[in-house]
Amino acid sequence: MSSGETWAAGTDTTNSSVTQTLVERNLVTRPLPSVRFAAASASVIEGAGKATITVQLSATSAQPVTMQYATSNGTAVAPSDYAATSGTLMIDAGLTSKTFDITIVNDSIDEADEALTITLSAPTNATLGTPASATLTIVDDDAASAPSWPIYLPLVRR
Ligand SMILES: [Ca+2]
Ligand SMILES: [Ca+2]
Repeated sequence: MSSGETWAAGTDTTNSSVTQTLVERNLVTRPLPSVRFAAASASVIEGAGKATITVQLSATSAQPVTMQYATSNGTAVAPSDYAATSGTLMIDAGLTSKTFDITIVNDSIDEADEALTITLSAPTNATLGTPASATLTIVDDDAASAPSWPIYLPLVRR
């Protein structure tokens, strides 16, 4: 007894109609997948050039899924810390994730780590999942220009 014969018993007797039945069941019973960020928070080194953000779909869809994405200022401010980014993202039918990039601005100023918010909205062929917004922290990579501990700095840097 194969597994295929087991579940098909009493419904269909040929492979083609079994396949058709599966497709029909999926269209009728499967709820819309939801879109969300892979993580509610992420970080990127200031000198990395860009941050790659991953959007996930909770399940594959038979139709392409689209959504809007946009950045907004937090303690990190565009355009001095990052490039304001927005647009439409499409996840092709059958796939469950897609990425987009946010350009990060490098400088040589020693400063605190700064964060911005990324938001998903207006999905089509999907619902909005959680998290629909995420925090991206830009981690400063510059040393203090006038260290108050000149003797120990070389040790710290090693
Ligand atoms: Ca830097
Ligand atoms: Ca910096």
